[in-house]
Amino acid sequence: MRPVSISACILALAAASVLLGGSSVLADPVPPPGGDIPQDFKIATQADDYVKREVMIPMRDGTKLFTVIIVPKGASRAPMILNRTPYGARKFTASAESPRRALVLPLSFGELAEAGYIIVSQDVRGRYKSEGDYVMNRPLSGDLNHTPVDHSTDAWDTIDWLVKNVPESNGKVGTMGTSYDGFTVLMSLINPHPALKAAAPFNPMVDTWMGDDWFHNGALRQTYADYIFAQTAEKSSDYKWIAPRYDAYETWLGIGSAGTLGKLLGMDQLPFWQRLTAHPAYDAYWRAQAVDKILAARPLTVPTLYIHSLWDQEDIYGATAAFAATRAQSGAGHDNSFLVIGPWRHGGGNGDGSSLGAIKFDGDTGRWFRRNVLLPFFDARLKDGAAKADIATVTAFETGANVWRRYDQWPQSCSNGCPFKSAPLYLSAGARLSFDKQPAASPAFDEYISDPAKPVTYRPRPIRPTYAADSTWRRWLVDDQRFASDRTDVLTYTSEVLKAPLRIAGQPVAHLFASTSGTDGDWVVKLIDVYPDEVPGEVEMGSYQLPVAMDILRGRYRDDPANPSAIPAGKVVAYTLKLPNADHVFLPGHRIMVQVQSSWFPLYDRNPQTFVPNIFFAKPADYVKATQRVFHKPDAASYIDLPVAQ
Ligand code: PG9
Repeated sequence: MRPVSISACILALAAASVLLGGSSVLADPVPPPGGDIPQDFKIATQADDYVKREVMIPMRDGTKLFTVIIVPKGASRAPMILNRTPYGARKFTASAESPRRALVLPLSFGELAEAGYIIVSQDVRGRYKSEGDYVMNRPLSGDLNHTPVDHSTDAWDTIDWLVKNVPESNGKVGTMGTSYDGFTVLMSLINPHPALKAAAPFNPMVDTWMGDDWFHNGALRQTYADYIFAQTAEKSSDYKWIAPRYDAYETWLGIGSAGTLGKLLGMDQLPFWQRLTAHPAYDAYWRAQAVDKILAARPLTVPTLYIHSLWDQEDIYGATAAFAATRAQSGAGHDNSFLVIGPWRHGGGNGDGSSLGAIKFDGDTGRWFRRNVLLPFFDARLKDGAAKADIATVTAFETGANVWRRYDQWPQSCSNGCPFKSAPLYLSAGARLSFDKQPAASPAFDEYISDPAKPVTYRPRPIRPTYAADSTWRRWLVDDQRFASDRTDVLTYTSEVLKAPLRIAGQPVAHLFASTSGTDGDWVVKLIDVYPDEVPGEVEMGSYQLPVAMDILRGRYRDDPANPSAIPAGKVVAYTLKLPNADHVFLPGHRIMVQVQSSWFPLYDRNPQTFVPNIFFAKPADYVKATQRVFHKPDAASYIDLPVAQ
């Protein structure tokens, strides 16, 4: 709760001192009835540049959703931006104690409020002060949701109420939000309300099996257990997660499997944890919820600006996948899909985008994007009489060169007539990378032992729990990879020093030819930019190994994500792993590096390396060491396809 403003206090003190004739004696020393805390204290709001309303908005099934509306004082015919969140609408609209609307809201919403927008934030059903049942990523009404309500109907009902009940509005609404709130933005696009005129999903959760949040290509992000606990153990996330050890590496190694965690920490009681662990493969449960597939099945009728972060540590899959799904409808009046690709962490486009960890971008890229793309995009569609916005189909920040570029498509590479083409970069004998396919070499492979008892860390230890107050989780995707490159269970390949810039724009794809002595196994591939040994003006960046694109593939899903199969032990098998999108220049003086390993712990659960029906319930005896071999012989030449400028 915001205290009375200082100027109001000074006035009150002055008045009291006049009444008491300047005496310091209290007028009435007897405690007032009810004590010193009044029944109905009214916060002073005269100085505020906004009016805040808290309302319960009825949905079609009678459930009422708690909604906070921030109206700029004196607004008329103002457009509205709606955010729907499981994280607390009250928190969202009380970011700071201030009379200024720009400050009580998160930065990006504050800027929109400054520009005259009415900002609305709503608790999704069942969370915080909203009525109803909470369901994690509540699926659309249908096979996976036997109620008549979902986020699409709730957005519709909310927008309908807003345009009828907020007299300061012009009847035009945009939806905006990040991550889970980006998922609710996408849901507002399904059978949209006619007043919904624009949408901006930032880093939305789209396909949580393929690459957003819960899994990446079937490997479980087990450290998200604390999030599931916070979201679903209690309506207002008041229960505190039990972190048995300071270092999450030790916690998870001690626990063993996700199934054991369920038992040890009571997660078994949580319906969503039960569903998650019961559906390890990409079965109908996950496929039917994939929002890119849902969007692809109907025309996108609302102009949508998808916002993607190149180093998104949570939802690196969703924005570009959803853009691709709806962009495919372009033509015939369906040019409604726009994409922004920024040099950010998850949600970074909402804030200061000058740097990420050790990496600097020559200016505040977050503010640049909001001023030059986001605001004009919304203004053109939501403000009365606003000019048309000149926004490229794709606005992408090219890291390395640190420049914004306008593209008419994404990815930039394709098989025919594109400005970029696929170029295979081979993992070669002698720990080298080369664009030339190597002749028969000896040895024909490199090998390492993958030991589940000593998994490779995903960042240097100690690793704090993901959402601990002192966690640096948000920047782990730009961690210097030197901590891994010398391990004996990591293969490291490096190119010659580059003499000319090498520009890539699109999705690098790793093609591994590899064998394992086990019957299951994970493959992690990292594409890295190695800085020169000395960097003038930035000594700390000397030889820095900057990840450009990294991901993991669970071997059992190599042929079919829906139907896992054992890996034939000792046989060379082809694996394809699509890495996250990159828009990057490897500069002259830099080197390209690729690292390959078989665990990424404790972020991802360990593969027991023995094929079992459900990895989450693997027994201690299933976890075995395996010998992993990566081949570089002519008929089994491992490589990474890079989308290179022609
Ligand atoms: N990416 C978000 C999330 C984290 C964990 C689980 C589910 C969602 C979010 O920031 O909303």
